[in-house]
Amino acid sequence: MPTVTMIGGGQLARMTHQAAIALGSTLRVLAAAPGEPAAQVSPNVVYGSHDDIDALREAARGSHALTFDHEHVPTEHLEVLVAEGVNVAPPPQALIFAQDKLAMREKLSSLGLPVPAFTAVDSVADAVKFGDEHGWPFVLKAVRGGYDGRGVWMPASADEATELVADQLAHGVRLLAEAKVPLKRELSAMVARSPFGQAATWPVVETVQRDGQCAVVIAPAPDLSEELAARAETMALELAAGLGVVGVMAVELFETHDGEVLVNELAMRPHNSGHWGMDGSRTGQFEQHIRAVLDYPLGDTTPLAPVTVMSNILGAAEAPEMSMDERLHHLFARMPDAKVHLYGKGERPNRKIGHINILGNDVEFVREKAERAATWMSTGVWTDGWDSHGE
Ligand code: AIR
Repeated sequence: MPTVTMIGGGQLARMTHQAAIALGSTLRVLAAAPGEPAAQVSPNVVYGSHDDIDALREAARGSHALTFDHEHVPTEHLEVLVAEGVNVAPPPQALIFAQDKLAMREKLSSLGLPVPAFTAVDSVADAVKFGDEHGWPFVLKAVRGGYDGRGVWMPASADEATELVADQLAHGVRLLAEAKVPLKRELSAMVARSPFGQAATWPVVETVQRDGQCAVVIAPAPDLSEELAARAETMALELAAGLGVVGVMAVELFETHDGEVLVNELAMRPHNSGHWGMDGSRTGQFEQHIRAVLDYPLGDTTPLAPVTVMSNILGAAEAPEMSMDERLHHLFARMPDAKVHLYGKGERPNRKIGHINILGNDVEFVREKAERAATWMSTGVWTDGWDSHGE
């Protein structure tokens, strides 16, 4: 049975490993340290850095496909691996559009897909001109490297932009500017595509962001018109085929007040907006990713309930005194239906350390329950005042 190599040892690799077990495959991970979430559970770990070609070569040796838990592997290295016969999935010529936000914007607009107004920022003057033309604040982004709100700023004035841009450019960070879209909400359209060319979407979901990162996902997105849902899914399918994606891809979208969807970002790996499907879909994203990179036929993505809500467990500002284990006891005592996924990570403020899925029928009910459960696991506090030790 095949071995898949995943570069990066975070929670996405850990959950991919979990799916690989059921399929009889082995997930080998390239991790930086034994404490990383996937290194804790995989018996097949290569230690090294994702930007060291020799470490990448060693991790790839004998594996059937090489894939990613994050977006930070230099494509130059991947080109070398491809030339040496490694099956890199997604291939570097697709992955570049998930790594380089400027290349992605240019490609999408050349394909006629809806994106916010944007420009490359090579100088303070470029940024100030963009803000004057498209309004303040605008969104300033690092072209590469940022995720979960890192590498994104919103300068509200020419002075602020001048300071930010001068500082970032001096540190060698390439920048782009995007118009701030007045949005109704954020959505995500996830798709998987195999080298054979088979592709499958999941229902479009709503992603609720807090402090620049995903906090809650509602599947399917409530009150999304069939027409807009179909448009978003079609866009994801066309992009996956057009870019030659192999594996899963998340198309992060903005829904505007006038019923349009604009592409925000692409991620060519399992994504937080797909975690609901581990319990809420016949085939979750981690299994689907393995199937896709190994060119197996893809799985059925039918939802298993009218509504699934995923709520992230984030590290609290101060880790609670009660241990994680005890919090879990209390959660299970109160909510036998909560599906908990813990990543084995240290509890740093706002860090994604786990998530909870709740399935049900009513969006408000299910969402409140999922958020209450996740907040309990983060902070050791029940938002409805429940006392776990009460009579
Ligand atoms: N990740 C990668 N891009 C976005 C996310 N959320 C996942 C990957 C990565 C891990 O987050 O699994 O390895 C890093 O998490 P942290 O909390 O250590 O920064």
